[in-house]
Amino acid sequence: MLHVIQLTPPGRGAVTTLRIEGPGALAAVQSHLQTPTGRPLADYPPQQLALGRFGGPTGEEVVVCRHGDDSVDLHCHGGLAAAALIQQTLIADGCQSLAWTQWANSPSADPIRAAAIVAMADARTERTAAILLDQFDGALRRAIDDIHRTLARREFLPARQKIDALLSRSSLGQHLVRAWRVVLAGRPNVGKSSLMNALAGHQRSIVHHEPGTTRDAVTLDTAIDGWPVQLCDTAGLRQANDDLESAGIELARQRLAKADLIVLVCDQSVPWSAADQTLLDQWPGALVVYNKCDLAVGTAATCGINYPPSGLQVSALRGDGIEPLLEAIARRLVPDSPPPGAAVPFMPEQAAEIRAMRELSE
Ligand SMILES: Nc1nc2c(ncn2[C@@H]2O[C@H](COP(=O)(O)OP(=O)(O)O)[C@@H](O)[C@H]2O)c(=O)[nH]1
Ligand SMILES: [Mg+2]
Repeated sequence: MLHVIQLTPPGRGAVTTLRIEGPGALAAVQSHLQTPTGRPLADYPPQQLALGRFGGPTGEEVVVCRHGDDSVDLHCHGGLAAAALIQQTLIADGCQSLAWTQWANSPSADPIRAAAIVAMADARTERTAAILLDQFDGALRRAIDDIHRTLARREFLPARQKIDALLSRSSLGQHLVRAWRVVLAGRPNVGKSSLMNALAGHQRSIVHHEPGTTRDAVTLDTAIDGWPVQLCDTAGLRQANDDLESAGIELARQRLAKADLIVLVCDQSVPWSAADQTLLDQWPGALVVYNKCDLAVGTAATCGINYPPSGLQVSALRGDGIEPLLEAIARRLVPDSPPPGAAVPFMPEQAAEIRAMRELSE
């Protein structure tokens, strides 16, 4: 079957690339192509670029490259119209349109390689794209094959070690495309919204000196140390005075339940209180941050039995401590960043397959 596949995102770049693949691909393109010298495409050596017009002398300007007789790339203008016109012409000739994700998942492709290329299109940072590129280049496939061989030799302990090393990276792998959720929580007025703005580098949330201003959860997509992160500001956690505020607090609790990391923001200019302690008891794993370090330190703790935990000192207002906070967030999310070329399972099915191998090794 002859297929036309659009390899570039529709209308996003200056150039659109169409792949025509299957028996008769070269002839299908040739029948619509006019080169300046009239030289047929078949006379060009493979991989050499040819200029031409698609659809006669006044047709769409294209650059064509044949990989072989059954695979031709056609580069045209990046707008939607040129690619649509060329595809419609080829489809009228009997060519079938194929989504690029389906093309990448062709039965002959290694499923890991196919999944990596699809995921790479959704990677939002160079760092995550580089990890996916390593998996496309075979890092995960080689690691899995190696474990199969180790199991076949009945070397169960080394197999388990290799499996556990892979599984320790699966949480990172699930967050190469899907952002980590980092939620800023804390009592009202401690500076959560200000800190969110400072972390994101610009004003976004409503900042107000009245406690209880942030009525809903505001999210912001960013990258921290090359990892995709969705920062989430929340309504201050306390007894609400009105329905709108309590709706905001309910939304905050829902966000908190789904968080990968909670940053517990406290105000270091007021004493550590029973309310702060309650929040910390609720999320013992939270990253504790003392905001307003530009102000004098609050005096003795009012909650009596507990001392305030250690935490990072920041000033959302002045920008002090923001860099170390970003570093601490990145370290909490990804304590061991994988070295270049490391195998990383990046799909839930891959992690499930590896877990199944672990059962075999027991
Ligand atoms: N001095 C000082 N004031 C701050 C700092 N961060 C926030 N504030 C002030 O504290 C008040 C509450 O801040 P906001 O971000 O709305 O707190 P939220 O209720 O926790 O979201 C505002 O008046 C801010 O300007 C800081 O680092 N230093
Ligand atoms: Mg707020």
